Amino acid sequence: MATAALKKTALNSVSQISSANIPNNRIVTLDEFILRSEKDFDYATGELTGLLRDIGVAAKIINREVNKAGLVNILGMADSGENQSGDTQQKLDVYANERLIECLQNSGECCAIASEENDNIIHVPPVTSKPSHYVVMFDPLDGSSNIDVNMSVGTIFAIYRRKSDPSGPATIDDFLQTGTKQVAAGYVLYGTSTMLVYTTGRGVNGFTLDPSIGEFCLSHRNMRIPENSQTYSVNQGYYSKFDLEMRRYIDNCSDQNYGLRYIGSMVSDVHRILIQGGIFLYPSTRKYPKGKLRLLYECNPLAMLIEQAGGKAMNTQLKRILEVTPHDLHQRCTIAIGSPTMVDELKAFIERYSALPL
Ligand code: AHM
Ligand code: MG
Repeated sequence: MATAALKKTALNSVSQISSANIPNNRIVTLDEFILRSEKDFDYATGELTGLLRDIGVAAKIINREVNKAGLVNILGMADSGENQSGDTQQKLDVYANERLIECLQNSGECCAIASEENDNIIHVPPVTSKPSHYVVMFDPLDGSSNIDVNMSVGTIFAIYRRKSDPSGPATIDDFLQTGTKQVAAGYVLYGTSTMLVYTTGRGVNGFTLDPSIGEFCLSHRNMRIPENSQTYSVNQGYYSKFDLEMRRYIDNCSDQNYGLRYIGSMVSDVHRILIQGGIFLYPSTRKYPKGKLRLLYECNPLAMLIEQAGGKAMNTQLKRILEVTPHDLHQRCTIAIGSPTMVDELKAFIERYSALPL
């Protein structure tokens, strides 16, 4: 057998071992799933397992607050007003940020954190004498403009193994790693039901929160994105501010009678695309010439997840998102992500029309 074919067989057998290890005749909780999958991790020391469990705990706490947001005086602007990027910061953003930081600080598995809501990295003092090897980045509550109107929002997270010496403090370079170096990534969607979807590079699995027992339960095994679809997701209100090639692609979607779905919460839009297929676009606009979304804690984790499910993610310069070199913690980038055939179709439009004079 050729080497490439052998490698493919080996990879397939890894994912088969993982799923064979997970019972399919009874409820499997997130904690059980993480523990049973631990041996598949490259560094099976239990640290990554602990981190994922801590994120699951934070997600449950945030979910509780998001669900009762309409009942308590927690909606609206936080006292702090704006975050470092100049975006309006909502009270629930602050709450979610604090809970995630708290859970990760107490875990002992994470040496530093970066968040959309904090200008700089946050160092986490060691909880035990054991050094911690991971850094975590997150957008605590993505799509916050949806909060006041009772629409779905999400948490996005990415986990990297630190590059710096574990005996010293973490450095910014531990965070400025390309997306290919992510060891785990995922999101929590606070929607009609709450779901946690994650990958450690061995496929994608989804867990739905059962509020009656307070546990995330395995509900979507080995998620695969549809190869193609007829739905696109973009803020078409900015049409006149898009580049020519993007306008031509959108015209084509409309000519082909593709459906347009746009929630305005990337986690929700990408989740729908993961399940039903489609393409999500946030290209450059006049307001955001480099794109609006953040590379490190929005685009990279969702790109890893969608690729693991069989999809593709690139920027509008046609570079694979996971290979974009980061130089700033809060760097923005353009993104096209979703069903592989649709991303390839967009690529062909960009190649064709970006060559034309305006
Ligand atoms: P946020 O992290 O400040 O909430 O911004 C990110 C959100 C994405 O979830 C969503 O896709 C996008 O911003 C919507 O932006 P727009 O209103 O420009 O379409
Ligand atoms: Mg966001």
